[in-house]
Amino acid sequence: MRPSDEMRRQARDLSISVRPELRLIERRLFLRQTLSLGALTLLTGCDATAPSGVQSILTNMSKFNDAVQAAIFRQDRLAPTFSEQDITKPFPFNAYYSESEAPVVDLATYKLELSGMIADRTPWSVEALRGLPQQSQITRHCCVEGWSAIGKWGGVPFADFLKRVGADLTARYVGFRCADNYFTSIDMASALHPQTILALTYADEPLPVKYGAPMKLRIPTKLGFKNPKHIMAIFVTDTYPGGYWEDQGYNWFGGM
Ligand SMILES: Nc1nc2c(c(=O)[nH]1)N[C@H]1C(S)=C(S)[C@@H](COP(=O)(O)O)O[C@H]1N2
Ligand SMILES: [Mo]
Repeated sequence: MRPSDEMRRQARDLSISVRPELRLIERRLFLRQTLSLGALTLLTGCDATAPSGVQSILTNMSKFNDAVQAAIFRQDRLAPTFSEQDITKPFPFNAYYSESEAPVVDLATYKLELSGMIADRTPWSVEALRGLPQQSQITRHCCVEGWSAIGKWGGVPFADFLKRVGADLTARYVGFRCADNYFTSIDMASALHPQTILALTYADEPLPVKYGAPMKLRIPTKLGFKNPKHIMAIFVTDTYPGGYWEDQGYNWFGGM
């Protein structure tokens, strides 16, 4: 697979690579266009000539990028919102597998598990979550694979939920485990952003399987891979939890 100019541009803008098989090409581009290997060695104090050295430089840069994104993140800066006629139809499906393999979660027995730095870890049924005040949004979802789409999601503002269950709001991370073994994590500041919602609906209907039933995190200030679908468990922690794509080199903060 060869990267299009658009993909290259996006990867550079986002300081991340688009697909594992493109990563080497992106690395070479990135290194050639920004700094010489010598300059990188000076900057980071490690040997840029060995492939592992290059990897650790990029890892360090990605961590630096995380710190910069966290520092400039503002809770009062809202992601753009759109109107009903802007909605992309059909809204794309994406996962690390095909649509027919999306996990089907039994709503009758489903309970959202809570763990870590949370005072009340009582599990939540979907019905109970639907009983909380809901909020809807029409926002743009951007995937690092080179597409974006506008959709409408509704659900429980995540800040309200975290406060209700007595999560430690001074903790660093909120982590998510999903029915398909996908996992990801976000910083607490982004978790508390007013547009971050535990989405229970898509287009005013219960969230369909393909878009993450019974619930997904809709976080329009972050890239698609930071929006976990089929959430089974949420935990609050000070220990870096990583993520499915993040552990393979995608920039962890994943802001946009
Ligand atoms: N559980 C789970 N969540 C996931 C993924 C996944 O593979 N599994 N893929 C992520 C990526 S990369 C994208 S772009 C979006 C796609 O969401 P959609 O199918 O609603 O468009 O889900 C994100 N959340
Ligand atoms: Mo994505």
